Amino acid sequence: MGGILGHQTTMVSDEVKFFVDNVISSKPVVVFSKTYCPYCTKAKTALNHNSVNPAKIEILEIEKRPDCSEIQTYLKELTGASSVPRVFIGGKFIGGGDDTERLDRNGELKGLLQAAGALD
Ligand SMILES: N[C@@H](CCC(=O)N[C@@H](CS)C(=O)NCC(=O)O)C(=O)O
Repeated sequence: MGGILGHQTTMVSDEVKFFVDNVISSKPVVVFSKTYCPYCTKAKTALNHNSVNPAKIEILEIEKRPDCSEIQTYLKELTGASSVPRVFIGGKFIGGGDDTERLDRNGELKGLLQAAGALD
């Protein structure tokens, strides 16, 4: 951890870790998003193209939550980046907005969604 010469660290509480871990495993598709983020719209559009069952997807718009930055810090720990969107399919991180769009264009997204049971 930082100390006076180190970089700023946001501590992530066990509650936030538990919350995020839980959400990721709660639905076949989970998107950490911000309402105004165009990359999040890209990801949502790509998922829509593939007719994801609405009951099988959880979209969290995190910008108004008091624990927003803590969630993003933990997402960075899990995925390597704190930007939104962070898209998980079948509990596995598949990428951000550009990645999700690319997987849609090359046809891979459908298979991932199918394997995760998100289309039933
Ligand atoms: N290439 C990334 C770009 C994502 C991005 O730049 N997201 C912005 C919001 S539109 C972001 O997370 N900014 C930092 C923040 O909101 O904490 C992707 O496709 O997901």
